[in-house]
Amino acid sequence: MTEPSAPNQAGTRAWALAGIIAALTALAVGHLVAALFVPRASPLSAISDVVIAASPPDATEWAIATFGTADKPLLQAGIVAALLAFGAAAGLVWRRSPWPGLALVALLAAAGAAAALTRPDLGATAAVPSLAAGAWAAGSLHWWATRGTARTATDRRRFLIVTAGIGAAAFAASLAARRFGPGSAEADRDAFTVPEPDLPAADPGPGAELDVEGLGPWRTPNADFYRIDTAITPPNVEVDTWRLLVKGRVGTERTYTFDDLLGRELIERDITLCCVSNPIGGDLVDNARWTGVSLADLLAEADPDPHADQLVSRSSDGWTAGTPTAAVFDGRDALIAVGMNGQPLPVEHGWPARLVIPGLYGYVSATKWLTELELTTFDSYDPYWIQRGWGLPAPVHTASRIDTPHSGAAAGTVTVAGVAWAQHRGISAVELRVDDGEWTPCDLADAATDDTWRQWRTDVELGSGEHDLAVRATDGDGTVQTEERAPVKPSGATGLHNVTITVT
Ligand SMILES: Nc1nc2c(c(=O)[nH]1)N[C@H]1C(S)=C(S)[C@@H](COP(=O)(O)O)O[C@H]1N2
Ligand SMILES: [Mo]
Repeated sequence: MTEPSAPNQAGTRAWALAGIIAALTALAVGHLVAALFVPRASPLSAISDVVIAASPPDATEWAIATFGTADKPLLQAGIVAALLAFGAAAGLVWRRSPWPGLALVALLAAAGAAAALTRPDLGATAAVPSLAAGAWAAGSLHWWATRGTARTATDRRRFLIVTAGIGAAAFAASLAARRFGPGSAEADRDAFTVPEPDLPAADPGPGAELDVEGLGPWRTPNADFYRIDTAITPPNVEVDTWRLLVKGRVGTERTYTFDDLLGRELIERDITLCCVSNPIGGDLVDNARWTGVSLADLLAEADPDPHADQLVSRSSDGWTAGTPTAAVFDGRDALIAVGMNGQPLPVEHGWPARLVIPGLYGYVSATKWLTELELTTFDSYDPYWIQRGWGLPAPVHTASRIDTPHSGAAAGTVTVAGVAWAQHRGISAVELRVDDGEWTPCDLADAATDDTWRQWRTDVELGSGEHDLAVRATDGDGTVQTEERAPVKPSGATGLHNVTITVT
């Protein structure tokens, strides 16, 4: 007896593969549709955003602590793997009977659409990419069921190759659309040149950077600058329609366009930024030259209520930070930045505008894709990370790090070097301890302000064998970095950076 309906002629392996390929191409199609209309609504971005938003804080912290900035790619890889598994399941279900298979695909598409609809700033069109992806997956499995499986193995192979090829093309097109398409933040950014500042940064001169192998540059290139945020796909902010609203406890609400910002006095400053999640010895800290306008001057135009002790800043994707108003108005160089190291602010670092406030961890001060500044009180509102149990206020702890040498250094005179930071208090001394020896002073590179990290170095005599190196800094107020160990949560890690190296 021959099987009357075609579907079961292909084996389970082929059906699972067809399901996986349908899911993969559907993701690419969703990515393309999103790139053309609403980038952050691609099924993968939307689902990732929801997973991040719904993750228990402990899980997020564990992920950042374990994977650092690789946490996002790993999360996305996990979600892709899960979606492909669903795809395989849809294929296997469809093999037995199309309707339940179709229902499974529809359920997945609906989940993606629902995820995108929960994003604060996307609107109803956010559902479209996931629905398009679902339609594609259903269509391709239907094609496979009715045509692909009915013929020879060669036909089946051709089906798989053609579908996978379409998926790859859609993915490539989506990348191109994001980069060059209408309303692309990258295209806006390319068209912008950071104007010459009215108030250039005080240049610390060549003495700011020590020439030691293994020590990074004093000013971090944009491409190497650490990135931490909750956005899987950076918000695509159109500069022409971008507005910055100042509201809350103010005499007059105010709105600024990007051109309004550029028409103000432009200030350039070297400021080191760091993340509260940076473990001792970690690299979630970098230094850049920012160009922007004075946050305090801009806020003053709205006539803020002196009792508003918290400045809540909001980004286009709904993330919030709360900064002590006192810090904004105490004379420090708090900036609304549009330029980073002479380049337009990179999209991942907040294009078209972000906050940079020296001396505070990023989660209370460094809002990227800035759209709103609200004068309020600490009593009346808890921003994003405060809702998740992190501390306030958040001045950066004095910290120091050993960057070189590593194990394998040759015995004899060995150069030990690294960086130290205590933004807005400055660094006045760095000391090194070798094994059980005394703390001995290191040479400090030049600094023009207290808002940047300082490189340090010293030469020590090391015989072959294992050695323990420890570093500690003293801030500009004369306070020595504490040896007491604290975890990153809730207010930033403390303790000394120790390394054990083997000298040969
Ligand atoms: N919109 C937005 N801004 C944000 C964040 C975020 O998640 N969303 N993260 C903050 C945190 S925790 C840090 S440490 C800094 C990091 O800035 P960078 O990515 O430019 O290094 O951005 C801050 N600004
Ligand atoms: Mo952070």
